[in-house]
Parts: sequence; C-alpha cells; structure tokens
Amino acid sequence: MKIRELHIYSHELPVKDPPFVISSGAVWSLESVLVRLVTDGGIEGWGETCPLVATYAPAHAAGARAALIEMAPGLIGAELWPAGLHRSMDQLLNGHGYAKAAIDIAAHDALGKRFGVRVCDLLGGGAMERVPTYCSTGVGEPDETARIAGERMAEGYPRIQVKLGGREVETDIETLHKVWEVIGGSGMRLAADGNRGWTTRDVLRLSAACCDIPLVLEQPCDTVEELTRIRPQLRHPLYMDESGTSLNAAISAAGTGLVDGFAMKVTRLGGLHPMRAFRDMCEARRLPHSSDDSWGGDIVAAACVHLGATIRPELNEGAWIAAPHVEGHFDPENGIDIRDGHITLPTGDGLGVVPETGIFGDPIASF
Ligand code: 0XW
Ligand code: MG
Repeated sequence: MKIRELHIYSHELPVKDPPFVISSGAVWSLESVLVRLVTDGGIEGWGETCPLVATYAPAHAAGARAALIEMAPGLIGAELWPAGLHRSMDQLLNGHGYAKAAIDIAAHDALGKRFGVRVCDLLGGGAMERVPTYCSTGVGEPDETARIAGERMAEGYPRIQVKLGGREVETDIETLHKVWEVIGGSGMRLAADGNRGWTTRDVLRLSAACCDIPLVLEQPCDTVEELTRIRPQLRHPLYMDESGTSLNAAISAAGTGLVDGFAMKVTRLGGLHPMRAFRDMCEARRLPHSSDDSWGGDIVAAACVHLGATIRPELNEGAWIAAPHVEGHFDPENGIDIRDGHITLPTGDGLGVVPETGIFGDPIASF
C-alpha cells in the first residue's frame, strides 16, 4: 500500500468558555492542522495535529503546516506501513515529530479501513471498550478550582489534573489543599501539573507542604537537569510530560529511574507508531502513563483513545482529549465524547471517525 495523494487543511478550534490557562500562557482559540491521505487503492485516511499555544512545546501550527508541506512531495508513492513510513519521513525532515504524527495517524486510519479493523487492533489489540480519561482544570483561584474538582468528581472522572505554576507557589499549595478537601477519600486520583512553571525551590517547597496529599507531580520544572536535581528530595512520585520530547528521551528517563510515570502525547512522540513502542517500554518498566494530546478535534482524540484502549489497565492514567473544551465535532455521528469520566471506543474501521464532507474548506496544499 502506497500514498497516492496528500491534502493539508487548517481549521480554527475556538476554546469553549475561554481562556484555558496554563503556566506558560492562556488559550482562546487554536489552529488544528489536518491531513487527508489517499492510498493507491483509493482509501482515505485522516490525521490531525493541534499544538497548544506556541509556548507550550517546541511546536506550533504554522510549523506543522510548513513541515508537512516540506515532506509531502517526497511522500507521494511512499509505503504506508508505519515503520517504513517513519523512515521515509525521517529521510525528508529531521525532527518535527508533531507534524509527522498527522501523517502517521492518517496512515493508521487508512490501514484499518483497508483491512477492516480498528486502529486499536493495529496497535496490538487487547483493547478495553470504555477508556478512562481525566479532566484538567486550568490554572485558577483555589476555591474555584476546588469547586470544579467537586463537579468533575460528581461527573465520574477517575482522575483530575490541576494546572498550577506561573504565580506565587503559596497559591498553588492552597489550591491543592482545597482540592484535596473536596476529593480526598473519593478514590479520584490527583495530578499537580506545573507545566514547567516552577523553580526547583518552589516545587520542593510545594512537595513538602503537601506531603500528606497523595498526588503525583507532573513536569514541575523545565529541564531534565532540574528534575534530576529535585528528584531525591521530592515527597511525591514524579511524572514527566513536556521533557519527554522523543521516544529516546522517554527511554532515558525510564531507564535512569528519573520518573515514576509519564503524561505522554501521541503527537509529541511523532504518532501512533512511536507511541506504541513507548507503551510497550512503559509496560516492561511498569510505569503508569497516559495517552494524551495537547489539543485537537475528533481525529486526534480518536488516535489517543485507540492507543489508550490498549494500555494495561493498572498502568493506564487515561486518554486526555480536548472535547470538553471545544465546541462541536468533525464527525457529527461518531464524534468522540466523555461520559462518566470514560470514552467509548469508536466501533468503525480505522479511527472510526470521519469528518463531515467539506467541514475544513479547501486544502491549503495538495500533493
Ligand atoms: C492536560 N493536557 C493533556 C492538555 C493540555 O494541552 C496540556 C496537557 C498537559 O498535561 O500538559
Ligand atoms: Mg502535563
């Protein structure tokens, strides 16, 4: 199976109840970049990548568009099977995994449709039909964040991630205590996500001040060096998110015992093929992890959920999708939604979601 056509689209995704605030910035609207891939047999596959603000990761939507346009001409006639496809992409462009992910996801979608199987089965199977997810609060005032935590707990979310950082650490400490007053004892798990925003001084202070709260600390500081420095003094398990910039970086973090788990993004690793290897590496090391994305619509959500469905249940921290923060769906019938803190795995072949015809307008580039 080979690639016959590639079409690239740009689509604006306004944030519901804006802004969504993280330590590195506030988000009102995001650009999603989509790929429609057509195989030599005429089968269509869809891919998507939607970087979260240009300051969250070394990725942005204009970069995704440029990288896809750079690679696309050289990919016409390329093999569709993922290992070969990744080698072809790597020969055309160094890095830019978040752009390659859109093509990788489209290839998995097309392969699934060609062979009449779901993407979760292409990824090794053993899938659960109801995939856990988690909610994310955005940086907010302590009382308001605790109120939201209570609401999400009542909605059935098994896990909550509270965004912190970018302000006085005392306010973050107060927020975590207020949230725990509400959810403590309920079984809801708690992650405190600094999104690289704390100094080592602040995170050590926060960990000591919250030592009675069984939370995990997600990406508290910016660099691996900072994480390595604070690790022995932390009172909480440490998860890596933004610093897991590649499969190689994740393997190093797991192999050196730097982290107790990961918040991982399908597009950051370069797509479902590397994410599958990451999942297996985590299983071998018994490291819990999520199957998230930074943002996006139904295509990227479906990719996260299919991979998330194949994670060993006791290591599964959930598939985070942006659906609660985004208006509407690309696929009006099979759009991905959250119910009772879980997502039902789509049943159709491939990703199981197909964007409504014409929803993205004309392609910005076609090859
Ligand atoms: C909660 N997420 C998965 C979505 C936001 O884009 C940020 C991210 C994270 O954990 O950093
Ligand atoms: Mg995170």
